[in-house]
Amino acid sequence: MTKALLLIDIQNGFCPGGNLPVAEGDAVVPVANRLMASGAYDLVVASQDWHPADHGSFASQHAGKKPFDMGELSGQPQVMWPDHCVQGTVDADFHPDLETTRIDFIQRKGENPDVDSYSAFRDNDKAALTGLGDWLKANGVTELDVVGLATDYCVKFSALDAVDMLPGVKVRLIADGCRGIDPKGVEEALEAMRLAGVEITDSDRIGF
Ligand code: VGL
Ligand code: ZN
Repeated sequence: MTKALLLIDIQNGFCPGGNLPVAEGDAVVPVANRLMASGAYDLVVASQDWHPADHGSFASQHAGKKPFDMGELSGQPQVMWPDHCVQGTVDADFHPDLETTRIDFIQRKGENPDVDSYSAFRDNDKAALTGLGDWLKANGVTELDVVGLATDYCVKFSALDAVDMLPGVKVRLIADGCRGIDPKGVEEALEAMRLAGVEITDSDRIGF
């Protein structure tokens, strides 16, 4: 049995004061730190949304579009986001209180300007893999707990891909270690994950 903790996009950009802030996004930091310090995990992996300045998911790249409008990217429907998590900027850094010294592997994503990558495992069109799945397989991971931002986007698609791409791995979402963008989207995301076989739990229920 090899247990891994996956921290999704716990970056300044998704916390209050960031460019795409999630309400109470910073509240996931103490939960993530407590889980990492618990000794329950053999491995800790973290994803980082890591966009070029001209990423096609940014409203700024589309004439007449405002943030949160719907648009298109490479012929697919795409939410137009505010510019966020641009490579090398403070917005893309991990939250300063996250205990990053405990992270064994960092997976960056969203570098291709022509496709978005909500999942830490592969682009939204499912064409290019990031390498995280292979890393977890190579390390013999059998149980994966997921926390981070945002529940209704990157957390959801990462957890669904974990179930899909890591057959036999038990995937759990620790809900109090996650925050989302849209409350309705969060409810739908939790239901979609549950239906796919992700166990939805809380840190206190599992003893942390
Ligand atoms: C995310 C929207 C755009 C996320 C990333 O981390 O959930 N959401 N890029
Ligand atoms: Zn992004």
